[in-house]
Amino acid sequence: MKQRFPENFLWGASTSAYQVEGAAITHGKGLSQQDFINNNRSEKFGFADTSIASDHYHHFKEDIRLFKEMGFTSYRFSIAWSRIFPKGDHQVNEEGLQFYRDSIAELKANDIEPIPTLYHYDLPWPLVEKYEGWLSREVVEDFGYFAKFVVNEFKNDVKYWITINEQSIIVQYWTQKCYVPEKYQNQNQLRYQINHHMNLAQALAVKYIHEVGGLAGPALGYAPVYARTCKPEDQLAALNANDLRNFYYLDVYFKGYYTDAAFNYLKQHQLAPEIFDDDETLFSQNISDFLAVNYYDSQCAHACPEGADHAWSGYNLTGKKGDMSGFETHPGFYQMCPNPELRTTDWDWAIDPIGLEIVYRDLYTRYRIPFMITENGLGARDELTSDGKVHDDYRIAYLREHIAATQRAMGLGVQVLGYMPWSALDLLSTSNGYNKRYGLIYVDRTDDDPKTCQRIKKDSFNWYKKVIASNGTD
Ligand code: BGP
Repeated sequence: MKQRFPENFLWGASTSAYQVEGAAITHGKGLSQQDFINNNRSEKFGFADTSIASDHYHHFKEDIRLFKEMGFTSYRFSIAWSRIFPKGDHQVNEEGLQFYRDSIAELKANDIEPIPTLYHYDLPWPLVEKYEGWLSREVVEDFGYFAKFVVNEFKNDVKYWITINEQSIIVQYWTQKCYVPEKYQNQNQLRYQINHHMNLAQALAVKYIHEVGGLAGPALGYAPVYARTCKPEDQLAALNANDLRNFYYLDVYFKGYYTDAAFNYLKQHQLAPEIFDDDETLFSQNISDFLAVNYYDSQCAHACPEGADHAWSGYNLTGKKGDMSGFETHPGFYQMCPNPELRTTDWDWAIDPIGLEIVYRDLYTRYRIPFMITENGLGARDELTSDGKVHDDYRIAYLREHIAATQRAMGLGVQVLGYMPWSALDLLSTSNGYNKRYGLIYVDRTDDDPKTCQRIKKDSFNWYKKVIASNGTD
């Protein structure tokens, strides 16, 4: 029998500012790194215009009404730094600030817990021009100023703060998630240097959140890594991959230091970041309270001989199965590979609800912290059919299985605060524009034509409404 979730369980869904808001350089907002990257993407990345996106900036009241109709008790979104500080300095854009005041007030009026993310890939562009953005340690102080300002502004309305979104994904896909000048693109040590600056920035955010009595958690894109075979060398490769892809980030957030094996491997290969003496003190004094888990899939690895070249995660940008452009390789440590045991989405993302159960169990044992799911979902080419509906039964099946995995883990004592799948409404996919949709609410637009961005409830909207109404038993 299905167990009920606790009465105060946070049911909702997620979005991020640049993927949903639009109004990218209007209403006082400054250009962000994501506006720049997306609007200057090469052919291979396809459409990614942030200027309208899902026009949430103008539809936020309607969107929140629909969230309420689904029964949301929480909503995870991000606050665009460049909407509040268009230049990344201390000059406030009052109109942008007012947008978030209004959004948060609207959520509160509807009894929906606002769960903001302070950084979701969108650094103010002037900071790239000033000192090359995250490549410079100077960014830490600027981010700290922004974080402190926002946390103080909303301290009475926000309990759970998400600090930085998906540092591990930024390391893997650094040119897509972060602006990297061409001259640096083959200097792979800088991936880990950027990440180190983000760790410092995230620790500062935790400090300011704690000062006002809030709870802080980073959002990590977490995919557990399995060994391809039972061979001991493949098991060791999976251990290495988990250390470098997952624990290297988590240990800093929850223990205050870098995972030894992963850090030493990076050092041996001239990839380790430069660290100042007091950096780990800042980490250990500002430990996060919960982990926001972004879970889509699991991964697989096998042993890799010394002598191979380093390689980073590939992309599938076409949505045709098998079109992955490559697999991460760290010689003498591991090489990633597809898992023949699992179904995949059209973009080659493995579908693995049991993997989520493994994540909960593993991480709870290691850190004993509460979790909230802040991303989980299925990217698909949804179609508006002639009956004016979107029949996304594949998404319902995916979400249902992951909710069931959450219930099983909770039954064994794991503490999960909430479930906020990706995404509340259709938004700009980082890899495939509006060809790849995740929403519970359809946004009527195509890559080429923003139309009116009319909102249409998908079948998953009606299904999720019942799940929430029955507190997970339906
Ligand atoms: C996560 C990001 C989100 C979102 C999601 C789906 O890594 O935090 O911003 O984009 O992945 O990715 P995609 O849009 O590439 O399918």
